[in-house]
Order: sequence, then C-alpha cells, then structure tokens
Amino acid sequence: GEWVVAVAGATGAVGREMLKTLEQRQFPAKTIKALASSRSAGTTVPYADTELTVEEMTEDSFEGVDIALFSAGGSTSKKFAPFAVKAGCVVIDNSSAWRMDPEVPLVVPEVNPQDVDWHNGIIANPNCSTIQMVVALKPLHDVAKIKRVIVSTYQAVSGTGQKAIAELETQVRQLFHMQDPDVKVYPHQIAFNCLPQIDVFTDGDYTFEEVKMIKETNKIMGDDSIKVTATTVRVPVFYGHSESVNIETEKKLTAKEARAILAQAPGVRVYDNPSEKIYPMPLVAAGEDEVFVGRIREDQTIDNGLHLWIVADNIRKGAALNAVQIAELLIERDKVRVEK
Ligand code: A2P
Ligand code: 11C
Repeated sequence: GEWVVAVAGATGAVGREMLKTLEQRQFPAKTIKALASSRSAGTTVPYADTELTVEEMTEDSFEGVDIALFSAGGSTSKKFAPFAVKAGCVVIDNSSAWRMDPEVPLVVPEVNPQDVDWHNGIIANPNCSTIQMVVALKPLHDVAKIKRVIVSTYQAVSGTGQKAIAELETQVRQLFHMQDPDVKVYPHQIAFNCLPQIDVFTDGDYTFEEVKMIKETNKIMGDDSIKVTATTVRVPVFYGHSESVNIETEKKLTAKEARAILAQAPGVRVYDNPSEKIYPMPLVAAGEDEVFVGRIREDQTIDNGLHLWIVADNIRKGAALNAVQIAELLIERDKVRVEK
C-alpha cells in the first residue's frame, strides 16, 4: 500500500470496526497507527492477523500521516484534528464536532461524493441515523423530489459506544438475577425499555440527535427545502438502527416504482416481501454493509406519500464503513492532500 493511516479512537466500538473495515476492503495502507487515550496506550488492538500497539494520541501523532480516521468523541476531535491538518494529514471525523461547519464537507459517498473535492483538511462523517436514511432517500428524491420527511428511530446501544454495550449486557444479567440494575450511561434503565431521549434536549424540546438528523439531511442532500422532523428513541438492541420513515413527494411514486428505484440504488438492499415475512430487522442488517429497506407502501392519508422501514448496522455503514469509503473516494478523486 501507499498511504500512512491513523485511526484515532482505535480501542472504541467504531475504531475497532474501522480497523476491521480497512482490512476487509484491502485499503491500500502502508502503515496503520492505532491512537487512543493514555488509558489504553501500550495495549493492543487486532488488525488483519496481527495486533497493533496503541499509542497515546498527542499533538505530534500526525507527522507523516496521510489520512486520519477519527472516532474519539467531539471534544477530542476539536482539540486534535487541527494539529493533524497542520501536519498535512486529511482528517475524516466521525464526531459531531465539525459537521455543520460551512468549511467542512459532510459526505455520504452514495449521495454527495462530489463534496469531498472542496475539503480544507477535514471531512465530516455524518451521524449514523442520518447516513442510513439519506442513502435510501436520495434516489427517491432525484426522481420525485421529497418535500417532507417524518422519521422515528429505534437506535441500538452501540451508537453510544463500548460502555453502553456493557451496560445493556450487565442490566439484563442483573435483572435475570433479581438484582437492581446499575443505571450509569443512560438517564433510565435501557434493558426491557425504550428511551425517547438520545443526547441532550435543545431548542423546542428536540434532542440533539433529532436536530442532527434534520440539519445533516439538508446539508448532505444539498437541499434546504426538504422539511424534516424526527423523534429518536434508544431501544435495547446491541447493533443496528431501525427507522420508520414517512415521506411526502412532489411527484407521485407508487410503492412498486419506489421499490424499482431502490433496487437500482447504490448501497441499498430492498428486503421487502410481506407475504414471506421478509422485512429488515437489526438482526438481519448487523454485520452487513448495505442499508436494508422494506415495508415499502403508499401512505393512504395523503396524495403523494410513502412509508419505508430502513435498517442498517450503525457501527458499520453508520460509522466505520462510511468513513473508509470517504478515504477511498479521496484517493479516487486525488484529494489526499490539504490545499495550502
Ligand atoms: P480509550 O480506550 O483510551 O479511552 P467508544 O466510543 O467506544 O466509547 O470509544 C471512544 C474512543 O475514543 C476510545 O478509543 C477512547 O480511547 C478514545 N478516546 C477518548 N478520549 C480520548 C482522548 N482524550 N484522546 C485520545 N483518545 C480518546
Ligand atoms: C447514537 N447516533 O446512536 C448516535 C451516535 O453524532 O456521531 C453517534 C453520535 C454522533 O447514539
């Protein structure tokens, strides 16, 4: 391989999947640096059939690095990404730190690949629940122009990271043994429950996760006229976010037409055969690359409306895979450099 790659947050849920994805897609890496906090410096993480020794991320970690995949939290990105860019490295950042910055492209390769061209050193990877939704909506928007989107999500705990995966596991075990569950990561017990709060509450009593879905959709689709409203819910699932998505389009689309469009769409797998009880579920999508779409049907309460049920692996297409695809795009479009 040709490129020196760093994974910042290599010990986390997304960082580990980034390493796995780089390997599986045979990314042309010459070397890979695994970076995390001082807490895990000296430990190892698996890569291909070897182990990489984790180094503490510092301001000097990026000398000689071409591409850095960041997934170490927003404040860590804010602090370290500028040093990486100064060292001439292109940062693909999975946190929410830079996404709405007008100088930073927000990219889903199936939707807006051209936007990588105007980066100034940082490219943002969207929120997982936004990514899977826009992969399915863009091909319908191109044909029928989406006017309005109403989405409700059913999001897995892995979206919160390693500690939330552990919390659901622990709570299930504790409840099975008639013990009081430890509630640390989420504001309420997550085992056998649903929490209609993801992230903090902001303006108008929307949560930050809901605001992200709204704003990021407009930025990625390059169309502020699409009206989006969202309710985001955490459910006791380990891997795979599900979304009930209702759209209103300018031009009429039948369910059959929508199915045909989606069947041709990059990154989408139509998984929709009600008579055989075939529809997307987290247990179907987990570990897969595609965005699964099913339950495609016409909304009978309006003239031009459709219902979709969209499921994807939030750690994979929702995070690690999308970031690696952006890195591949940079190489393809000859943009692995920072314009000075
Ligand atoms: P560490 O394991 O050393 O704490 P997750 O999303 O699964 O919680 O993972 C978060 C990732 O971000 C981990 O790899 C974690 O490393 C890393 N991280 C958190 N804070 C920092 C920091 N200040 N500097 C570098 N890496 C960090
Ligand atoms: C979740 N969507 O499932 C969040 C995780 O902005 O990248 C990703 C948070 C983000 O909790």
